Amino acid sequence: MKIAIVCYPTFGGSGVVATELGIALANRGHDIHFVTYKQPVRLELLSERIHFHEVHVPEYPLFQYQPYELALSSKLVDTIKFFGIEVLHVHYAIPHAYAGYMAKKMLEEEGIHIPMITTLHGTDITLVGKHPFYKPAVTFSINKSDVVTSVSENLKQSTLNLFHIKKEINVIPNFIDKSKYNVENKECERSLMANDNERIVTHISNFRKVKRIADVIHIFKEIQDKMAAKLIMVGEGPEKEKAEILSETLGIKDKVIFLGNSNQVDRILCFSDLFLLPSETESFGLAALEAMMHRVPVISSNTGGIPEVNVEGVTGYMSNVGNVEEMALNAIKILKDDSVLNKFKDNAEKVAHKFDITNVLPLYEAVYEKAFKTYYKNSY
Ligand code: GMT
Repeated sequence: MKIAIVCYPTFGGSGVVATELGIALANRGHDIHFVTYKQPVRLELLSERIHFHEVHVPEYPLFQYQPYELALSSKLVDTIKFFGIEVLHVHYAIPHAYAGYMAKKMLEEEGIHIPMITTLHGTDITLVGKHPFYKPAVTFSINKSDVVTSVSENLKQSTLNLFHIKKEINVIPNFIDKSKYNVENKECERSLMANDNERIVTHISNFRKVKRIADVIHIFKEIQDKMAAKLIMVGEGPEKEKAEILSETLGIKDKVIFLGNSNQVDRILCFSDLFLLPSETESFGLAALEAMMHRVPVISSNTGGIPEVNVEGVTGYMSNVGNVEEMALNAIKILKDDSVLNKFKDNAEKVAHKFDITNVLPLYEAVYEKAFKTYYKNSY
């Protein structure tokens, strides 16, 4: 099948999911066309079945805001026509579903009917999308999608609670491709980051407010009071500088390593002992799942879709948002004893297996097939 995928090309979870999905679909023989403003960070173009079409937005001084939606919908029209695309899959409702719908309408004028699948990822609903300035357009574009999917049951319920949705929402969880990482028997380079006697605690995110970065630092402060440990902070974002200052104020600056954005997340997780995700909300928590796949237990908050991923007392522990003391106590419980830590590591890997791409990809393929049969009419 010829599939166009629209996503954000950055380090955010939705872009990562869209990219990994496209790569996996190409490996299954589909032709994948990514349409976005920059080459997605996890995309390697070394496949004849993967194509990347860059959306250019010409700057014009009259515009205070350059019209990306307009450029994207025009690019979609051209790409869909030129390559005979059969299914359009947009990740993240804003503004992708809106631009996708406009492209659909323009194509209809030329007798081309293509189904649009919209995947809701989280902040497009729970943070940004529900803002009154966006809500009518988001509601409209979800209702106008031919198929809507959400990455967790919790996000589905939030969408139904926050918007007047007339469409069915199919839950297709996020996934990981275990075959890409040779986790077994892998030499992890612990010595790059810590001494032999130190536990390695990791946090990976876009360092936005919703991630509660200060909680990460406070939890780690308690941990390192009880045992030798290092904290590795991976990512970039508005809260990073405050976190750097906080770690200095708390006197733990030399134990906290800020790595910035990284394409080597698998190498970092390979030598991590614990992952911290104390977010305010999280529709799924892809970073936690990636950690679990690398045998890293998770200490997290219990909000949003996280309980669908992190299993209480099995793959880690969950606490109410902001309950830093409890999170720290649970972290210490896991880290202080090798046998306990190893049990949690085994469990994390086992549960993560449920989300392996081999189980999730067929769900997307089924959605494409159904949408294609129901809505596709071609007049190229
Ligand atoms: O906040 C982020 O982590 C980025 C954001 C995105 O859309 O790129 O992540 C959302 O989508 C991810 C992939 O589906 C989910 O795993 C994250 O939980 C979700 N983030 C939030 O809901 C805050």
